[in-house]
Amino acid sequence: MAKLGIEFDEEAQKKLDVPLGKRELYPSTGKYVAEVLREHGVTIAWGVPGGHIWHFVDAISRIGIKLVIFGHEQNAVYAAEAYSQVTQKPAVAFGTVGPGTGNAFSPMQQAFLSNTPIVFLAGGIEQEHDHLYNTIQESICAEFFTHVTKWAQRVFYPWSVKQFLTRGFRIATSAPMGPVAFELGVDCLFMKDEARDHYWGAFFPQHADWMPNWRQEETQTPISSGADPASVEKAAKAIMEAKKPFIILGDYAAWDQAGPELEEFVNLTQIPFNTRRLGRAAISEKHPLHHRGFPRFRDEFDLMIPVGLKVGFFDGYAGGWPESVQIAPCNDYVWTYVNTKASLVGNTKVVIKQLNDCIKKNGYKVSRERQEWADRCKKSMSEGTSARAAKAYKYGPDHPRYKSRDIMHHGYMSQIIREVNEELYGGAVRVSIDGYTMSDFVMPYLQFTRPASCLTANDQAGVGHGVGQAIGAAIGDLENGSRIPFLALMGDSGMFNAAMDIHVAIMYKLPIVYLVTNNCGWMPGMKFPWYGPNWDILGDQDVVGGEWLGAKMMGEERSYDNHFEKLADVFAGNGDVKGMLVNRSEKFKEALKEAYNYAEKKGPVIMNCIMDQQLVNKAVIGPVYSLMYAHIPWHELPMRGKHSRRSTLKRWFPELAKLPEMPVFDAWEPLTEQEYGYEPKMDIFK
Ligand SMILES: Cc1ncc(C[n+]2csc(CCOP(=O)(O)OP(=O)(O)O)c2C)c(N)n1
Ligand SMILES: [Mg+2]
Repeated sequence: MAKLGIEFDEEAQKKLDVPLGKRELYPSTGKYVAEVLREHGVTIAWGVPGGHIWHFVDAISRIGIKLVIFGHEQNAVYAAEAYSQVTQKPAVAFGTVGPGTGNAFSPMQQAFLSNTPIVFLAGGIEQEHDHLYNTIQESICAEFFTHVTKWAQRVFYPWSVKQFLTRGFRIATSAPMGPVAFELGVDCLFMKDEARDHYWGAFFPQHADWMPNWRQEETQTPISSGADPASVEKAAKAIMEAKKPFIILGDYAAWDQAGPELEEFVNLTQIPFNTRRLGRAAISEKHPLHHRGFPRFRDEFDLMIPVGLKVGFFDGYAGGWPESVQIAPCNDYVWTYVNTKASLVGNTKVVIKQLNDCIKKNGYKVSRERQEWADRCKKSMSEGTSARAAKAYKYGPDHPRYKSRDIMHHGYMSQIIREVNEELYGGAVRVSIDGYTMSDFVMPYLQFTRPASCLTANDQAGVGHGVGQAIGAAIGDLENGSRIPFLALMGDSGMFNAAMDIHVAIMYKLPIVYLVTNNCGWMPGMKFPWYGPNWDILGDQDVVGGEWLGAKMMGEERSYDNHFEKLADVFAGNGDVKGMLVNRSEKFKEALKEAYNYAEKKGPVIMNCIMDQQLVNKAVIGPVYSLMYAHIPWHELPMRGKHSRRSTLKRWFPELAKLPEMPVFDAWEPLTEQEYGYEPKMDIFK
């Protein structure tokens, strides 16, 4: 056991000549914070220290909880998010008042949207200077965090710390889960504990609603709940009677660790299932009933069963769904725009067990029609897998474009990642998805076997989270004894946003491969459908080749000469790290194996992969982007943009409907010169 600070060691205290409290602040807020964290089983705290918070940061370390210190609070909170998702434990993060909490805002927003239980400990100013803006770093994060937390509380009195934080853990871990924040201002240092004797506590010596280990041995276990038994009966009947049902496993299937119960459920009912986001591999995606996405014949579904899924933007708000049985972790996640036969609210593990018990008790059996449906979906899945592989291979080393140029296709790379993950680790590699273009190509190719294998920015749809998430997830896995490498799929923009904290991964020798799909900009492939190859629709001062204050412009992209692999040289002083540059398809497979091998044995790898800049996420030539680019005059649009607008916005703009049908391009296909009619100015992407 680690050496504890003397403030936590009563035996050592007895040996002191002068008792604690005479020459130091004792008890202190920090002591209370540290004790609450230990009581809740916290082993790691993620953050950046600062003047206002050293008192509790030091105490957290002195009680034996590991500090993982970052260079940027954003990365620390992303790490906390992923660590929580991988270990299924609430995570603790910290940042100092003002700039520290400000930097934490975006990942806190993301944790709020991803339902991640983070207890964020912030610094705060002395209240007596509120709104004078003349003290150092004035900011009141309990106010600005209100929108992105389940509870943001300012704390003034040391003796209220334990009851607030205990409630904080309970609130963060009950559905809908989410972050909570405590602003432990420096008032907590000025306000000595004995002041409590002159306060409410003098009348009621027990804290308002806190006592040590208040739920006894279950204090560290989230509180769970089950569904109404009558609804369970109704749902079970509907589920067994449906002819062509389909299940979607969402985040809470993973959060509630419902894998074994869910597997029994699909085996009992023979219902095909899809897995989404954190819910991916809540049941292994190698299960024969797993279906990637929906089958082509999705119109035939007669019952949809979302399990722990936020049915939102990315699900088209349930558009086209048939009747459904909703299984949700809380009432807030029962969606009113879904035609609902029964809604079961409770912890996923508990509710699915209720359903299984009910099905068995009633002696329900799978019908012949159901079995045929399951077989049809299995066939659709295996055909889909082969078709995806065949498509990817078309864009491999033998494709003329990739034979003649030192660039790679995202689709080919996705298939190879799948194969290498399977060959080396049986599909057990966890992946974080940063890098917008790659996110579209790679998702259908990845096959996961462990819950919480697919870490994303969730509905936040941010950039730069992958650096921190990889660190949090890798440490979470190490804590559980696994050194299977983690694959962080980064865009070059995410690297610009967050890469310096890769030094943390190196210090801790983490098995992470940071694979950068480098296309030299913030999804620069957008220029081909929407801006023109030289960013032509921008003002002259911004188009490629334009000059501004003596500098040459390059539209909205950056140089292809950013050598991320050389960050390995920058960081080498921190430990083993390997940099790799890969730009040839035929070399990618061996390179990835080499990277995994190094990561597993030594430490992080930064793989700079040079990608075909012409490729974009398929959504970019769909309705949403057409809307976002509806301001560009028709005659200035490149061909793909014209076709996309014509096919998706013709109801908005009647004149478009008068134009002849135009084909919508396959986002996988590189452009042809005829398409845009004139030459891009930068050679590499011609
Ligand atoms: C912090 C943040 N800033 C801006 C955006 C808007 N945005 C979404 S994707 C994207 C481009 C991402 O570029 P990159 O990571 O390099 O991926 P790729 O070029 O491969 O698409 C941008 C700017 C965002 N989601 N998050
Ligand atoms: Mg990019």
